[in-house]
Amino acid sequence: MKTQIAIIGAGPSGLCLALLLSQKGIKSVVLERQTRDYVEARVRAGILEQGMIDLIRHAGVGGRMDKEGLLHEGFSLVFDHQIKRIDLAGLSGGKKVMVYGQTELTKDLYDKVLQDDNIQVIFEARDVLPTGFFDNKPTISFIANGEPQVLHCDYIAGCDGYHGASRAAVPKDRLREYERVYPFGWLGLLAETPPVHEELIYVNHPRGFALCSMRSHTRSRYYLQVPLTDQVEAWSDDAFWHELRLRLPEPYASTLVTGPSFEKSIAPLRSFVVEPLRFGSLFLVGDAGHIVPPTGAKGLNLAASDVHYLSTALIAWYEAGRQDLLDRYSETALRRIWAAVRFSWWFTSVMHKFSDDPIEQKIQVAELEYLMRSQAGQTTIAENYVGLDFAADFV
Ligand code: RFL
Ligand code: PHB
Repeated sequence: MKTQIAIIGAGPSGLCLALLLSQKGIKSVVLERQTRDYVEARVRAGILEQGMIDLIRHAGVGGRMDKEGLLHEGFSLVFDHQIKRIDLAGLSGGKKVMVYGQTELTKDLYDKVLQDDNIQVIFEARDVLPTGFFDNKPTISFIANGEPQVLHCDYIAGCDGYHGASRAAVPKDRLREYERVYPFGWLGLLAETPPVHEELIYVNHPRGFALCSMRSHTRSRYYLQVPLTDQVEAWSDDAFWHELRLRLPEPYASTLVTGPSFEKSIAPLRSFVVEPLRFGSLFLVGDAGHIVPPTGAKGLNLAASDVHYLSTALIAWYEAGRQDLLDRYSETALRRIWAAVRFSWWFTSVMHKFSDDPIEQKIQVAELEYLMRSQAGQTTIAENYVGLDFAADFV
């Protein structure tokens, strides 16, 4: 088999990249370990920044998102019995974020990708192994339908998430990994209940962090900070709602509408970056190259900037024979990644309970109070939350 771009992983990064390349007639084969149903069912991100929204529209899949997505102009921070609103739009020159679930976005992407003649998706591809990328002979071996296969290509895009085969194929002495693992997780619950508030609420509480989010006007998504040792099976719906109420301030604690959950899971939190993001003809994109704790809602949105840079660079190569953007991909993408890693780490640090030492919460509250008294402090939060601009000189 032969193609121009071999893409490993059919999550949002891989699917978006394939569509943007196809618009310029560039062909790709996408190798996905799971089935379509499995990928679509994973409940993950909920917040899209403007850069991601633009990319989705540009890829030709923005129709349903523009109809059903909810634009948010602010969110609330709760600490020490105070409720403070961050006016995202007012503080960032009119920028907003959109609530549109990653599950819905992934469905929209599949509907388009599977109709596209320039893109072939191979589901349930096993034992995917990229080789030859340092020798200008990029090749991927894998097993499909029980048969060993070999795919030759010009470039490989590793869009296969944190546990994927792409980064694992790079010798350890050719890369550097930076990692911080947090000593707690997020227990998430999805329920067919109206959200407790029309905007998101991030809560710093002596019992631990909580987040009130949503997927629509009738579907809520809530999170609780829990110890990593907790098992999701040990959390009944009643126990979840009870704990959430304890962490919410009034009027939300008494107006919270509860109901049966239809998804519950615990996600660990980590900050992780690999440098560089390019190894010869292999490029790492999205979660394959970096992970952030979900507090800043940045993971999917960082995948968007990677996809923007890599698609721009590959198109410049095929259309004009330009190497320079491919050469600058790693450095340019990493600059925005580190900025988001910093913000996600900071927001996590100031909102979560790390220890039983009471001085910790006092210092967090003092920092949050200081920032909320200061226009500059609020602006810093707003600018980072709505997402930093993509590099203007990457053209
Ligand atoms: P994905 O989505 O992990 O997709 C990778 C794909 O690669 C496949 N794969 C392989 N295929 C072939 N061979 C192999 N060896 C393979 N190994 C893996 C996988 O099956 C999968 O289909 O990575 P991608 O595309 O880079 O997308 C990244 C996003 O999914 C991720 O950053 C976000 O979900 C993170 N995230 C959030 N991001 C936001 O921007 N806003 C949010 O509000 C937000 N909330 C969240 C989140 C992530 C969460 N969890 C569960 C980690 C909330 C949570 C709870
Ligand atoms: C979500 O709705 O899943 C969500 C929202 C905001 C975050 C993280 C997750 O910071």
